[in-house]
Amino acid sequence: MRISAGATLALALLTAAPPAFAGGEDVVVEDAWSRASIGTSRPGAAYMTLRNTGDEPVVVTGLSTDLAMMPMIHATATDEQGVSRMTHMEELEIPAGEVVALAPGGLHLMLMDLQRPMVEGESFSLTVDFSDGESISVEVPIRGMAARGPAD
Ligand SMILES: [Cu+2]
Repeated sequence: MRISAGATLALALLTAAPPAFAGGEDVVVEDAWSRASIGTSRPGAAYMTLRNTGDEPVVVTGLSTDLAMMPMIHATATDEQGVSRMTHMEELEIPAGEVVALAPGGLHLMLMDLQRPMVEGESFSLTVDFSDGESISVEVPIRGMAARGPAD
């Protein structure tokens, strides 16, 4: 009986922990936001700031959300002709003590294969996995289709 009660309590504590302390203790996710989508036929986009407060580099190795079957990290590059292209990044390194910003026109999360429309005013849960085996879950608010930042 005592073992069972203890296990239940430990599980309850884990579940109740705030997202920032769910893991990846050196990395802080700030200002996560995304844009509303017209439907589900085109991918959604999400942005955030990843702050590495530790003294070792940390690498983002995976993403998961029930909103999209294939969340990916994309970089945006613009060539001499002014044509922008997005490239898929398998991993994203956050150097020790530095901040990597995902923002429109640059690095972003591309939410491929949306499972439902992204509706302004709602939010979705996203889990970011790191190379050290830790992961952080954040609640990403959905802003309007014309939003250009987390406060729009
Ligand atoms: Cu993209």
